[in-house]
Amino acid sequence: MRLILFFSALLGAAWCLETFVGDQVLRVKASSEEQISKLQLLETLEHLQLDFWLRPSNPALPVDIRVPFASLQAVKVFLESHHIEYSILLKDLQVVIDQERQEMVSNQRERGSNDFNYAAYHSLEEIYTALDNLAAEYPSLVSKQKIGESYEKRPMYILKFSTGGTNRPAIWLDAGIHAREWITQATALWTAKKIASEYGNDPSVTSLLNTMDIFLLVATNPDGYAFSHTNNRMWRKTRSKISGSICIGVDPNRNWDAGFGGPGASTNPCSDSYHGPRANSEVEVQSVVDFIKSHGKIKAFLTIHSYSQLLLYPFGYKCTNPADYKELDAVGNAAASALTSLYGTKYTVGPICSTIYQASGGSIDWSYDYGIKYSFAFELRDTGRYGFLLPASQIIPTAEETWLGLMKIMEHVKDHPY
Ligand code: 0X9
Ligand code: ZN
Repeated sequence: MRLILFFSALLGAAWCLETFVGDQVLRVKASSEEQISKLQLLETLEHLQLDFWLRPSNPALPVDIRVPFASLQAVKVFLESHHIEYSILLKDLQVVIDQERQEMVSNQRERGSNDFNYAAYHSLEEIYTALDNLAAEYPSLVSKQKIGESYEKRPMYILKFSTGGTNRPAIWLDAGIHAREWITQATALWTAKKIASEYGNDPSVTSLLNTMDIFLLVATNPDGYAFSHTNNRMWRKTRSKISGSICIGVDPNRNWDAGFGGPGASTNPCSDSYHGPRANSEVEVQSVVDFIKSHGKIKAFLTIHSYSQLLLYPFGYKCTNPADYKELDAVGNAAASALTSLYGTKYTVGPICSTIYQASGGSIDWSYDYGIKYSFAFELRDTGRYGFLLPASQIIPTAEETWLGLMKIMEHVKDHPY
């Protein structure tokens, strides 16, 4: 009885002192390899239900962990007992999520004209309507093509930017393979409008599109994106059913046929980095692979993620440098400088493995090994102030600066045919 009273008093105190009962995001700073190992151990404690926004690997990089209310005490005790430094990045995640939702709702109400608001986050349906409108607005340049269907049978649409010719060499650009990285779908959509509206105006876009096509997949993981709007803002994976497990979904960026199942991917279907039952098990991944293979002349594979402000190139599944290391590093640095020149946003450039962590089954490793030399992954803003919940007010600045980086790479690709 006493014990019950004690706990209910404790709970009451928690309710009074703290207004939240939701998740917190902690920023953890490991200062040694030993502390990294401790954090990797923490990652294996499934009952805590932790969501590592940034995973432990390199003591130079922060580790961001979304911690459910029920695990907060345990995690803090763990960190303190190992003398691992941490601070609170988001005190009450739900407040930030509610704010974002509120902005979307009021934005919806205000929208009187049929002008698309690029400065807001949108549902999948709204994005799909915007794709149709772009194709209708620029009929001689932009067309929509369906490359497949998601697990839940949503169409997967790409935009093709082409000024003619038959099967010209082309650039592939995708976003949103991870559902919750909302800044990426928003940036991709702004980019679509930018490409379309700059053709004939910006000499660099014009000359690019006079020799090459661009393919853009705004929502690579449509089921996950829809789910992140309707059910769980923090959803990352696909929505496929895994036989023998109650957990849903595969990390589509661990599902490509490049070192599949190796280090940096999980065999556990309940993990957010679960690699899936086999390479290309996810129809969303298979659809992109099929498209790239059947096209035959894709010269650059650019994929957009968030967050951390990184520009990455292969490899992730192994820690050796690619044969084109020197060129990729130079192009990557030139792209990052161009990006930074606009608003001062700092980027780190390097191979996935040595820059963040070893991760197998990633898309740009597959594309590079397949023969697409210019394979890059962007990790957009920010560095953790908001993480995946980047305020909508940053969509346009982010898209604008990213555009400069993308254009640097695309110009290089155009000028270095192979
Ligand atoms: O772990 C990932 O898949 C990426 N980071 S994220 O926080 N967006 O999940 C890193 C992606 C590196 N790129 C590829 N392996 N393609
Ligand atoms: Zn991602």
